[in-house]
Amino acid sequence: MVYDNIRLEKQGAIATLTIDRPKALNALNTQTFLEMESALRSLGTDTRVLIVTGGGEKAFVAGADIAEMATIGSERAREFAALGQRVMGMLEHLGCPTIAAVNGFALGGGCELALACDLIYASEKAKLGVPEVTLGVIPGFGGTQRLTRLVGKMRAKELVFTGSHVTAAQAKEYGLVLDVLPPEKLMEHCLAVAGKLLKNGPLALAQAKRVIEFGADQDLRTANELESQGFGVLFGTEDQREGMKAFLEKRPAAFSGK
Ligand code: CO8
Repeated sequence: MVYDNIRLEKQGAIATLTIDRPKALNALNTQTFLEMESALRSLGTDTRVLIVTGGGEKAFVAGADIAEMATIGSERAREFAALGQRVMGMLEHLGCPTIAAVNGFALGGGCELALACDLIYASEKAKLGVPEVTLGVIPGFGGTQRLTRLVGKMRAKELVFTGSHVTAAQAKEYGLVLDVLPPEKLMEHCLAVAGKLLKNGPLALAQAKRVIEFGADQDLRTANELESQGFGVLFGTEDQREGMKAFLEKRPAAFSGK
């Protein structure tokens, strides 16, 4: 499929999804979300890591498209929020790890997009924030909840209530990004992390992601039960046999994802 607002590129088992409307600082409008949804659906099991980033020099994603939102009423707004939440949910539950390469402004829906990824790395020039209240609304793509789970209730309230943009370094201090890289090193770093993940069993990564994501919303007993189930599912897979055999034979494992 030909996309106007995004690019989906594959380098072997690593796919990169670039939100690419630099004139609007990659703002997320309905069309962009629909293209993202279609791109995510098109990914097969041959994609083992997805990197999400922004096109152009300035932005990862500067939020939901304010020009589009300014024209809609509350029913369309609910539909738009539902579409955005669906796409964020698809990313969160994708069967492979996702990495946000935050290369510039990640504001509002852009910050929420990063939050829906498993790992977030940022460039030194990135600014992150959830400035929705400055527009008279609140984050609507799951941001209030994912941000709170990541940085804690009080810091999330501070960020949401003030709408302040914070530097990548501050965001790292808050636990909102993992590491901060010079701009020219950001993608290299994300690809290196992706390369490390590719060495590991894809079924194990998928189970680890699933168990961490679902377990985080459960009490410890239920979450540990989820973990045992995931552990059990992996036994008997070719990957488990290969991983353990390779260890005993003192060679790198060649995982098939089966
Ligand atoms: N939507 C639409 N267009 C945008 C957006 C956006 N979010 N951000 C920037 N643009 C456009 C500008 O309008 C401008 O267009 P033009 O050149 O045609 O005038 C172009 O991008 C460049 O932007 P600026 O000239 O403003 O660039 P600056 O370098 O001066 O400023 C900023 C960069 C600080 C990033 C500034 O553009 C800005 O503050 N942008 C808005 C950030 C923001 O408030 N984001 C949150 C949006 S709300 C949201 O995400 C809600 C999510 C939940 C929705 C729930 C569904 C209902």
